[in-house]
Amino acid sequence: MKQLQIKHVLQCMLLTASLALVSCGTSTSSDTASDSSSMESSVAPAEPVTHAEAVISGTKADTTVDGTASFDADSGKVKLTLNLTIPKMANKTVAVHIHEHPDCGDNGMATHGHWNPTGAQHGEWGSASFHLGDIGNVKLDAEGKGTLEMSTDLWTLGSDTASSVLNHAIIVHNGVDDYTTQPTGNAGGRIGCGLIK
Ligand SMILES: [Cu+2]
Ligand SMILES: [Zn+2]
Repeated sequence: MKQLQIKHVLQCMLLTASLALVSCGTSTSSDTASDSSSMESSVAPAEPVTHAEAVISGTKADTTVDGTASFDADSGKVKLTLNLTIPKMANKTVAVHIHEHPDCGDNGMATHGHWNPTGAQHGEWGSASFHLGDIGNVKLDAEGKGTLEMSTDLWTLGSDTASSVLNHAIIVHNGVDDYTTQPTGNAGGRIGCGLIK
């Protein structure tokens, strides 16, 4: 009986000692945590993204494509300002889409299909069914310059992958989107590409 008591006391002492170690360890790690959090707070906290941009360039050696797609978030909407210069396509209309993958490799083919997080049918923007990447057709003037502006609350610049245009790609085609053919709009080859970031 006495031996048991001694054993119990020893166990308590060991337990106390290990608890002391644990609490010591805890205070050490919380010191470290507060150190790192104070370091984080000395750096600017993560701010919401309000601007993204894609610089669009040609995917084919025989077609010069210059362009920018600027996305600006404001009041719950994202506004796109698209500017294109494609001299070879002067006086023609080109289709522009947001494609799924942020990779302009393989002449734009690595972007895969239209960005379509809602699983919709391809179509004209604002119609009964359209991909979130279905920007549409842009008419180019005699110098091959064209612009398009649109604003929508269906896009964000956030971390919500179901609505954020970030980390996708803009593709410019050498044909016109018929807004009907599935799932591409039969818009032709991919002559321009830019990553949205
Ligand atoms: Cu496309
Ligand atoms: Zn589409």
